[in-house]
Amino acid sequence: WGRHQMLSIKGINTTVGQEQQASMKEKQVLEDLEMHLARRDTEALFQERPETGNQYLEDTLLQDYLKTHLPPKVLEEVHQDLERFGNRLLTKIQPLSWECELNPPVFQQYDAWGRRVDHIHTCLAWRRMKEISAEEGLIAEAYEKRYSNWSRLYQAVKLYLFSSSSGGFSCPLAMTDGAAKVIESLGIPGSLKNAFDHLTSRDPAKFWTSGQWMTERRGGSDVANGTETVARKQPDGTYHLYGFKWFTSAADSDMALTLARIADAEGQCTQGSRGLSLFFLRVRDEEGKLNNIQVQRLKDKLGTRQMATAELWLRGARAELISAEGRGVAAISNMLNITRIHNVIGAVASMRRMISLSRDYARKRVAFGKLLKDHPLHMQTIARMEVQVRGAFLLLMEIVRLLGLAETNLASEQEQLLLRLLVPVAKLYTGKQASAVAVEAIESFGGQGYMEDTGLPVILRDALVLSIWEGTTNILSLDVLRSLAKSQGQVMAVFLSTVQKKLELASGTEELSPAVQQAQEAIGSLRQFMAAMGSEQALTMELAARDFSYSLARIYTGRATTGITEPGNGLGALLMEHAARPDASSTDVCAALRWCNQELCPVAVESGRGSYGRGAALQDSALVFGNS
Ligand code: UCC
Repeated sequence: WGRHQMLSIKGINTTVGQEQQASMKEKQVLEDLEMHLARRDTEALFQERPETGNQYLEDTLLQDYLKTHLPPKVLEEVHQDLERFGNRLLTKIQPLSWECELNPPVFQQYDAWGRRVDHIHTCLAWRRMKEISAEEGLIAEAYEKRYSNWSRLYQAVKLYLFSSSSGGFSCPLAMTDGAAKVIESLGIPGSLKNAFDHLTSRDPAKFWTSGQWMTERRGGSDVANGTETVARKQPDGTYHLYGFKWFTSAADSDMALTLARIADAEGQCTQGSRGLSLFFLRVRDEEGKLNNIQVQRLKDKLGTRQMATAELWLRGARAELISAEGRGVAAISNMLNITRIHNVIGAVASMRRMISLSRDYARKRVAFGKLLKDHPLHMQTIARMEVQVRGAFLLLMEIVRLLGLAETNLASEQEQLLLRLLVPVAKLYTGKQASAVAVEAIESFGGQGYMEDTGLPVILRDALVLSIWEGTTNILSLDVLRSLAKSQGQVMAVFLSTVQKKLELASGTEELSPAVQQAQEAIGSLRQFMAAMGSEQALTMELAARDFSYSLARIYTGRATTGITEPGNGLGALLMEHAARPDASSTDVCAALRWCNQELCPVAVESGRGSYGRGAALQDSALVFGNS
């Protein structure tokens, strides 16, 4: 470990230094090839490990994006902080992350003398992550708004850098951010002021994290029908909650937001979505005693093992009603939209980490007489992943840029609609991309990718949850339809006109013309599909929802810029716009062209094949159940 750290620290000062270091290593690897076998036998280390340097300095796309979009003064300050943070991540935080993986939380139900304690023991490194999160302002930054609308983007960039080194702490941060957002959107009522101050504090001793307890035994997706928890009103106006929460992430959090059904005087509750209300509760009191909560057990998960996810019995937990009665889902959707954005951050960060490691390995690993980087087929594989992560990164930046505008009252109505549409689109699309990239990247290390002690399987396991929690791909596809229905189609009108208008701008760049043409065709197909859907039944649209959402993701990521509030002022930054910048590189152009080479509008293709009709639905069932 010491050797790895030394090399890493040496390489962080300048990118030029890193290049020199890389070419020296390359030379060494080639010399090693010449080495006599007997001598090689005595070597303890036979393969250099892949590693990353200062993630911020290594990420040219991120740096280019910030240079293009941030006002110069903001850029100057942010750049300094991110470079410093990149060094801190490399030298101090990454080692903690591995400790979190090696020391997952342990649940102790009883003490030695039989007393029930329900204690979740977390490791020192995990608790240190909480302190670091406060020190770095990973939540505070978005709420202090010292860079106005750019604060949200800046916070997202820090979270993006932190994510892969956080040892799973990104998860409680997502929910903490979501809780702060809910409280802020309620106007920070007096009773929640204290909680808000803790959630957004930069003081490690004061900083709180929050849970989001939504999932019950009857299902995680169908919240409206699956929630059984009952809230009984007390004479002092507070509520006692009774129920069983089946999946509560970061159960060591200080507080939580949760849903319950308020019982009337006869003890009856309204069923369905309209019976749900949103509550705030502290998990423990000042003495550390649980708030009439019992921990049943910790979940045994495929990944995110660093983080305690628990089953909790609420046995009269004291809570405060914070939404209007029956408006729980609408109120918690503010939290959901934030945690979904964090999910996008996690997805892009995971892809970036995998590709960085894969890229570094290609410079070190020799096979068939040459370095992997000199095998064109291997490079093609990594390049394909790189195109994916570039698109996903720009989509993430677009969303947090829009969120920043919305949170500082600078977003037009159109931009707010666009944001509502793009959050589920990005969550569902990047979640799938991250899983696919993780699987592909693992393979790029050969058998070593399959070895636990390389740390690579952790990244794969943790990536696989990204398409599941915070709404699965299908649930998010239905949320895309929800946003269409709620706005009576306005979101699509904004989407199409924005894309169309800006494609015309991008067509000024000669090299991009094939991509512009492909995107134009895709938009034409999408328009036709939308027109045809107008007269179809709901079943058709439901069957089309996933392909439809993918089409939106691919078209939007490949398109030019939004520029809604400041036309021509460099707003928006997806692949074509990024490639149309005056100082764009040929690589930027290549990424845009390649992105547009994939099927941009799969929903039109599948619609043409009749995949969404009643007949197709019957065939689907027949295929699934066959002769059984
Ligand atoms: O908690 C979990 C794990 C925590 C770990 C988090 C870490 C992640 C960070 C990663 C970092 C690396 S997992 C549990 C997550 N659960 C979900 O995501 C639930 C998934 N299910 C859904 O999303 C459903 O579709 C529901 C719950 C939204 C459906 O509920 P309803 O009540 O049937 O839906 P309605 O009736 O359509 O919506 C009720 C209201 C409507 O407003 P009104 O009444 O004014 O028309 C909707 O427009 O809620 C509004 N609404 C929304 N508004 C619903 N969804 C949204 C939305 N996304 N944005 C705005």
